[in-house]
Amino acid sequence: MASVDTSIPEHATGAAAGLISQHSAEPAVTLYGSWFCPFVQRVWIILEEKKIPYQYVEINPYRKDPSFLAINPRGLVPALAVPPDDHGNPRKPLYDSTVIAEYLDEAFADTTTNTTTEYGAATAAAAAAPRFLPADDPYERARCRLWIDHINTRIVPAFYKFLQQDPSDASALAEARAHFLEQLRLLVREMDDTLPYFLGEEFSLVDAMLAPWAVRLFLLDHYKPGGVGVPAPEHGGENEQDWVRWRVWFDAVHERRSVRGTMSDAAAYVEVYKRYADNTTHSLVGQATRMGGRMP
Ligand SMILES: N[C@@H](CCC(=O)N[C@@H](CS)C(=O)NCC(=O)O)C(=O)O
Repeated sequence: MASVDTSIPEHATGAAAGLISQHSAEPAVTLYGSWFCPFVQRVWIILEEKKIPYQYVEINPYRKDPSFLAINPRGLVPALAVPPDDHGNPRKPLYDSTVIAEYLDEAFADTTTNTTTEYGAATAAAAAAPRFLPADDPYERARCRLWIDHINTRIVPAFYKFLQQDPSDASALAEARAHFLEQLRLLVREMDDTLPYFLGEEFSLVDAMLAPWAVRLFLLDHYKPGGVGVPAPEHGGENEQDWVRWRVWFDAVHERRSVRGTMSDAAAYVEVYKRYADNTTHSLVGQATRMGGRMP
């Protein structure tokens, strides 16, 4: 029944609620988001990291309101309204978290922008923003995109497969867990040795793209017998070093201000993700997981 997902609580709680209350006026960029959505959190993290002034508008994407479909015809959050340009062209919509994240990284990286529009202050504030894809190294930029693709097409689907797996089928659950952990480990092996993030000292787009699922791993501990299953220290066997590296990344991301600040209360996620854990969600992600189809 459609009501399963439209009954989701209307608003964020915890740190995320505080942040939203500071971002309710209309500035340069508007983020149409849902407090529970990890794809939204990706974009939200980038906005916070780059200190881009933004307005946050809460949407229930399962309602498919015509006013929201006019912004994103796919009916999915996140969607973004980008600022009018200097030539008087109006606000324009953008969607898909990966596309939006790259757009924000590029559009709010330019220190030469010196606009006198009402959005001038906003642009100036973002002038010194860091780049989250390496701006001057095409190979490294391509490598980041490759591993963002791995996150989108391997890790994220494996997360939902694991979360939606019926735990009464112990061998299917073990298989879903093993597959998820292997996809995670393949990414970890690509991480820089100089710690803590994918590219080393600097937080990158790769980190931002995975962080929302990292901070939702506790849901697997909550709902699936045996939990996530990352081997405990000194129990990683031949992969011990990979899991040591994983824990360093995981701790750094967990502590990151932009990540913590965009989280609601743990109990709220537990309630909402029950729809995934018992495999009754009608979300497009949930359906793709069930049918083995392409993620939205
Ligand atoms: N590929 C999209 C996926 C976004 C997505 O699936 N968002 C979910 C919320 S977490 C949504 O809007 N679901 C609405 C639906 O399934 O009908 C992205 O990266 O932005």
